[in-house]
Amino acid sequence: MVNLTLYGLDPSPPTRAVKMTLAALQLAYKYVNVNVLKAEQHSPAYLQKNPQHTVPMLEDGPVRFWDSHAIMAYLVRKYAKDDSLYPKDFYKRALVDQRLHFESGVVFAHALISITRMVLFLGQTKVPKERIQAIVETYDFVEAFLKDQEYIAGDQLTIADFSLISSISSMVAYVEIDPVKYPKLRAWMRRMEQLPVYAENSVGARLFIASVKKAKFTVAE
Ligand SMILES: N[C@@H](CCC(=O)N[C@@H](CS)C(=O)NCC(=O)O)C(=O)O
Repeated sequence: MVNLTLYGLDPSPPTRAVKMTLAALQLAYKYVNVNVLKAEQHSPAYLQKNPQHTVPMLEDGPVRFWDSHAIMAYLVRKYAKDDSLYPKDFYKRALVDQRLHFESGVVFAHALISITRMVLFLGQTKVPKERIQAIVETYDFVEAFLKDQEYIAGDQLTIADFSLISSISSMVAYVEIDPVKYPKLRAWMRRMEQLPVYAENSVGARLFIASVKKAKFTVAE
């Protein structure tokens, strides 16, 4: 019997990426809300499970681990009926892995969370222009990746699409996507929005965008 528990919160982009994967695999799970804005991830009980105090975290029966990329890959390997979301073919998987590392290091850590920490967690009223440039650079990269293909890691939907859509649909809170400059990026976003599993992303993305829009900050030149 499947016995999955996901710890997370909907505004969190990596939590949403995992929720899209769980929906795509039609897996039932228990969802435990961890409000990081109220520092619930620093509670002794949570720290005992995850000393890195991040969400999402997955428990699968007796085992537990965190990081959305590791969780999504595990879920597909363990529970999917086929390998399409995380192909077994060495080259195809290398492309998915590259995009997952790109999301983790360049998109989420360097661009999205760094400005979000300033605006939402620290309440800074001025953010350096380079933080905005990091977001624009992400759009440039993804536009280039999508030049000759429909999805982030090739011509089929993979967990790399879930990962990237969760962060990029949140980044629009800071920089709108110019449809003339980024036609491929826009078309891919529309494609993702058509998927039934996108419902797992849309509510949280709206909540995230609303929190950023409510915060008062300006960009320092
Ligand atoms: N690379 C990680 C990032 C996880 C992460 O930083 N999550 C944020 C919420 S979006 C968090 O838990 N922040 C609270 C903290 O670091 O204490 C993943 O993909 O799961």
